[in-house]
Amino acid sequence: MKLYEMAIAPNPRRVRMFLAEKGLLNKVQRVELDLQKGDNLKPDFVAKNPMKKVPMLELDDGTCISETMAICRYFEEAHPETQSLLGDTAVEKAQIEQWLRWIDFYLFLPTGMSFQHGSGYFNDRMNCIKEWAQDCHAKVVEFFDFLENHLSTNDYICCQRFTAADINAYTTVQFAKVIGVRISSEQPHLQEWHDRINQRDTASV
Ligand SMILES: N[C@@H](CCC(=O)N[C@@H](CS)C(=O)NCC(=O)O)C(=O)O
Repeated sequence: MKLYEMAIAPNPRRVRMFLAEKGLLNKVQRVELDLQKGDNLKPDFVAKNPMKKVPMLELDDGTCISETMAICRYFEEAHPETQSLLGDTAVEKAQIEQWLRWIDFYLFLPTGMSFQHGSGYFNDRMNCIKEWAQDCHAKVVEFFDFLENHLSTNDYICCQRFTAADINAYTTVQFAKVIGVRISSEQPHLQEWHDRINQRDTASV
């Protein structure tokens, strides 16, 4: 099966780390797309993912699965023999889902919006609104503080163990560098958690 990605992009990185944690990274053939050159806009790729985004998983029978967490869900269900990252019990599954959504809506999206609207790279393809970039930047800073507070009493994002919520929070905290948001010296618990996740072999995939 093939995983279409761009190595430096944050969403594909989440999938790679998820697969590496499960020991499944070697099950996929990675296909690198150049998003800057518009490989994702070519008709053969758009036929596989009409949303024109990576990551995208193509199974051997031709079935295509897009969306980072849908791809992760596929591997979680297809390989129950591997370490569970999306929860074992009803409560764990719900808590992880809650955190995944919080991270997406209140950290990943504002980071992406702040970058797209504020960096200047996207001026040629969208209507960039500087004030929106600033508002989103402030929301990211606010969420870092929220995480600092949460991690002052928790070693992991939820369920008292490493889960997909840690993968998504960790990769997104690193992604926030693109808008100049970094863990500050006043966020020691966030830093400690970051370093804990960073030490995992899978953090560098
Ligand atoms: N909701 C999608 C978002 C995917 C996404 O935005 N991918 C970016 C790379 S991180 C992309 O393909 N961007 C290309 C473009 O927007 O042209 C997911 O979770 O997978």
